[in-house]
Amino acid sequence: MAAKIPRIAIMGHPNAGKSSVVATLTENDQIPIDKRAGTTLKSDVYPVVIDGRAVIEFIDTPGFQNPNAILEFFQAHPDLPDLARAFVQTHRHDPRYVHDIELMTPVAEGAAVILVVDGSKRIKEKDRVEIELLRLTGRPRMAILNNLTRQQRYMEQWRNELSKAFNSVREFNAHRATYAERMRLLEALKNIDQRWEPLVEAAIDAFAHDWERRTDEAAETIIDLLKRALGFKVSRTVRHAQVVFQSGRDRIRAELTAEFEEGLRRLELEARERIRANFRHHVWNVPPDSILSQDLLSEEVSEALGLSRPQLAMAGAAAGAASGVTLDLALAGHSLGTGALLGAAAGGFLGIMGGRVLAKLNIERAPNTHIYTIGPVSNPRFPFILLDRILLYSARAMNWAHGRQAADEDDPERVPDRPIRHRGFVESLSHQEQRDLVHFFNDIRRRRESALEPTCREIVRGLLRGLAMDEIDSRSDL
Ligand SMILES: Nc1nc2c(ncn2[C@@H]2O[C@H](COP(=O)(O)OP(=O)(O)OP(=O)(O)O)[C@@H](O)[C@H]2O)c(=O)[nH]1
Ligand SMILES: [Mg+2]
Repeated sequence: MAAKIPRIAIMGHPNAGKSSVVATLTENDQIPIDKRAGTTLKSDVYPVVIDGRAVIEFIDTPGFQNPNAILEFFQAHPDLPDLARAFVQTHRHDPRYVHDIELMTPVAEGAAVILVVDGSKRIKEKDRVEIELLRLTGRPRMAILNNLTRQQRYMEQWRNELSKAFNSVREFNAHRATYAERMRLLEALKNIDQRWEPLVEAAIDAFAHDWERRTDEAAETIIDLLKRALGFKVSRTVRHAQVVFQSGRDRIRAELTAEFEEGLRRLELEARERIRANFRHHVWNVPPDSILSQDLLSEEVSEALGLSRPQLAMAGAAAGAASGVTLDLALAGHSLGTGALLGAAAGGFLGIMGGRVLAKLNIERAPNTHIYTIGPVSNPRFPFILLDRILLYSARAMNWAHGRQAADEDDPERVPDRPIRHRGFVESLSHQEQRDLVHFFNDIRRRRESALEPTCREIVRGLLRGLAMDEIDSRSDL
């Protein structure tokens, strides 16, 4: 026999957001969710599988249609020890009860219950019937208030009503819940029945362990991205005859520049795909107005993310002094005039970011051929911008609720996110951490193994852990 694991039926009105709750709790964005009531017609089991083993199961059920009939049966048989089971056994073959049997079967088979209510609506008689019949099942039970709109005025009434019949009543928003909130919900679930405690505890441990593993994997992806992007170069060997004239040289430089920039963009995209898969997203997309949708090498991105000039200058100077080398780093307040920038570009530089060139063009001349090389990135701002952007993407991937898939984001009544702050993450690191990163970046650019790689991996891990333990991070909506 398979080991016993917690089974929880998610119940409630049609359209209360039951499937959305299941999707968010199981990180499954393939569960059918729709704004029309009656989307779920069968009770389906959704296990959470970790390391090939189901650790907890949630059952998505159809909404109550006829709760009065169930309650009447329960009230007519007060002496029966297991009302849910008796109801299902009695009416199993009665076509009038097909729907009720479908939704009560998981409870009859012993599942605990999470009742989902839309806390933004007034409490009706039908709600009271559902609350009472679930109380009478005697199953471990919890109620969650899933606020579908901004409306808050009924929440207190709901709390009072629900706490009469449920061992725990919690707010849980299926569209906004982060990992931390999911874990808090599971913690509360643990306490609704003593018999459940060890089972739910084991599931929580498995979740936490898996999340830690995924966070480490994301950190690895990020370090890998930095190494690949900062070591990236493109080269082309051309015959001397092709570059006799300025026009030929310009053409080659333009093609190579495009190839170099494309390569950087592609590396970022590959890292994103790995992070997206790591956090199990299939249908989630970055909105077009997000800073995540802008071109990586654009001025907007460069301005919104990375270190400020003084921070960069300080971190760079300190790193330079410590390693005893003179580095090509931005000086505070230093910026080139437009004329100088154009001159620099014509003189063999390309791409300007934050007042500095992105990478240098090198031309090696042999008797009949020239080798044109662009890269690696020499711009000191770029690595911090790249790091900030992939952290921002990770924040979104980690905190984006899987139940939000079919959401109408333009609905004026939708529960709002917290206000947006236009800042990245690397600015809030300590001076020492920023310095370590500068060292690491310089090592990679010089194609050296970096002794600071483990330190920097820890810095990235720390940032990722912080993101996951926060409320949904407002910066992820940049
Ligand atoms: N704004 C907001 N909308 C939500 C939330 N949860 C669910 N919804 C929306 O409510 C609608 C119904 O969600 P479902 O999860 O399909 O509801 P259900 O209870 O499974 O519905 P049936 O299967 O039809 O009984 C969908 O349009 C969801 O996007 C939430 O937390 N906030
Ligand atoms: Mg449903």
